[in-house]
Amino acid sequence: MKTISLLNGPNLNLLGKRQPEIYGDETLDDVTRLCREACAPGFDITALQSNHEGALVDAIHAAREAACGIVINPGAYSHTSVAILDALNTFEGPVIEVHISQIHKREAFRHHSYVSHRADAVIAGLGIDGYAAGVQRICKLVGATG
Ligand code: DHK
Repeated sequence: MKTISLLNGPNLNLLGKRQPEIYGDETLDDVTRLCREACAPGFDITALQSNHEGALVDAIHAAREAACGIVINPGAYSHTSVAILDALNTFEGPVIEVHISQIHKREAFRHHSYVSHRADAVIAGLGIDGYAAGVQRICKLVGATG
């Protein structure tokens, strides 16, 4: 079984309750379920959400040994965290960056993402369907290379 690491950053534990007009009604459990359903045969998901930058860095380090790809919504750390970028740069498999909202239609400070300097694809504005697209892309990329 190949493992895809699903990582969510700060405030995403409040999905479904937090600004639903921007982030929708679905919960983080719905995201994890959707990602499991999106996996090709032979793939599975390990999911972690943290409000702490260092915990996300640790999870990326763990993924170096344990995961074939990473789907990450770094939340606000997208726009601030060189540490998460540096951690992702130590990971050899595909990295897909997901934003539930269309960050380029929002405040200017959301338009730049450090993580995008490493991400192999960036998905923004598809709601939680963006996570499923990220999982499918990793299955395709990793499946193709064995
Ligand atoms: C989620 C957040 O928490 C914000 O800080 C980002 C992102 C956008 C999202 O759209 O999923 O700016």
